[in-house]
Amino acid sequence: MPRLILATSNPGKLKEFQAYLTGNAWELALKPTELEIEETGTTFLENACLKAAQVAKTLGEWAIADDSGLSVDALGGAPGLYSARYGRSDAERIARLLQALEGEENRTAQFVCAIAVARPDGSIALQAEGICPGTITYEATGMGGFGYDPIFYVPEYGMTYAEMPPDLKHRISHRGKAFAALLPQLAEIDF
Ligand code: ITT
Repeated sequence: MPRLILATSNPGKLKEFQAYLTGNAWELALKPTELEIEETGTTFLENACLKAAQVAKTLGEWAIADDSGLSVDALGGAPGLYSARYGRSDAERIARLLQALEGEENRTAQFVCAIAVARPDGSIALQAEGICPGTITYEATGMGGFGYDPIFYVPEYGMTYAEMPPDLKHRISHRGKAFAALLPQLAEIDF
């Protein structure tokens, strides 16, 4: 069974990756923690490709990476690509975002996810993107998920990502949509 390295240091993403990828023809393995990739790209897709390619090439194995973030309309798309760098912890990032939106009535936002799969030589084999529109709440609500989940509300389902059963978030989220596009292609890969 070929190995697929999950190129992430985010435990929340890792859990979701495992949910999407178990039961297929890959043995999943986690990238070594000391292998950190600098995110110098100018788009989510560029950063996902950078992470997958560098981890794959360094280890000489197939790798999958995700670059994602929350773009808030009233903040001109921020924190966007800088979502992970917006604070030192999930709590700090959430507090900063709620503060930045204080007094703002336009709460529309979107979560974006780009995923890339790289071959052992670092070339990109597959890529996919997914977007989920929503709004930013006035306070954190819900206990599930990770990251910005407690303040990202999806009107269609009447709850935040953090209030959703994991199965529902996995199906309708930005990452769920990206994986829905990616998984059929991943199943077709010929080693
Ligand atoms: P890796 O690069 O190691 O995968 P990271 O946390 O640095 O991990 P990103 O650069 O892609 O990942 O930053 C994404 C940020 O957006 C980060 O703060 C995440 O916690 C957050 N995020 C991504 N997907 C999310 C989701 O489904 N729910 C809540 N927050 C999410």
